[in-house]
Amino acid sequence: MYIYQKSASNYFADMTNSLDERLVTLEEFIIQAQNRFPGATGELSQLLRDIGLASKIISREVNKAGITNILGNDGTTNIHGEAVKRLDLFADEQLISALERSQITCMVISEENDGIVRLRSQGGKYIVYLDPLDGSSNIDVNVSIGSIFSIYMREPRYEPTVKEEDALQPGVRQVAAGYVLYGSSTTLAYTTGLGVSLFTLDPSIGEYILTKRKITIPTKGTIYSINEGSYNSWDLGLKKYIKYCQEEHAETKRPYSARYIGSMVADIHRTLIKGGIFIYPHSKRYPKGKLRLMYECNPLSFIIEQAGGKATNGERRIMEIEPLAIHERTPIYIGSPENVDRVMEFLYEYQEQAV
Ligand code: P6P
Repeated sequence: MYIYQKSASNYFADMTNSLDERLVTLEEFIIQAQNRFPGATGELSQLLRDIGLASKIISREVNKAGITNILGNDGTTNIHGEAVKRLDLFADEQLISALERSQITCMVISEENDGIVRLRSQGGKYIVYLDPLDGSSNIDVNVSIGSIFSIYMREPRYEPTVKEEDALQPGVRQVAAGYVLYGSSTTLAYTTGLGVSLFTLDPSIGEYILTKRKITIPTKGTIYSINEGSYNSWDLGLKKYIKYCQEEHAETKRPYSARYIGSMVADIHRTLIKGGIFIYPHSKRYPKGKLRLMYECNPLSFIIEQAGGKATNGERRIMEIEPLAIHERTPIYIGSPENVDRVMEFLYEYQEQAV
């Protein structure tokens, strides 16, 4: 990563300047990025293309789900006791089979599988975490849902069989991460640690087209995003912060706006574009928070940090948390740097025993 970082500035400046204004597809963009690193093997590029392909297939099914009767529960529950929707399983299968084909991934950890999924390519050098279809409770009501991915190098590299412990790496060790948002259009955002690029799927040609290079989050926003139904179980500092958001602010002469979609990918994408803050705190129901560290919070924190934002669990940077379990949960405060700093000030000022 150091080599990448050392050349990050001229690499991105070079790319930004050299790409002409014709349509740039995801495949072209990935190859052009890879070609700037003579040492690159092309494997990470292939992995990103695999995920892009699988997401196109998922997008097609999501966009016609009501017609093909793929909606509704399949009668099982995932490790968290949540009802699994058939589209979840379809997305999980598509992503895992795409990763199997390229044989550079040795293991997948997914929200839809209780344990690790060892792939046939045990020599593969990447480990991939997936939330195949985040926000699935919104599938039946036509609200945006998303896929989230987080990519690590396997450590140790040369053991014959990969183990669950090999996947317990802090978010700062991600080599790439991103999401696909199945909304009014299908949008893919990813980072390899050199900024965030945004692509929109053109279904008429089946290609993701580059729509934003090196996207940056507003340093401060006027939107706060939290499920206020759990207000009574919040820490005092969080209650005071939300009341602060609801006051008239000097710079805008009005309170902040509340927006909460209930699909983390959609709420984070809006935060990336418009600024503000998304919060899922710990509570009586979720003493460690509801959202999963490894396949929701770490990848989305990587994206937001690469765009200039911040992400914390209320005490420390999300991406510095040393994971103890592949499905562990964490509270998360994520978004524009000034908004995250401000909520931390309230939490610190009114800190009390955890709920
Ligand atoms: P709540 C969706 O089920 C999810 O995992 C995230 O996408 C979303 O941000 C959160 O849970 C919503 O949880 O408790 O507000 O319904």
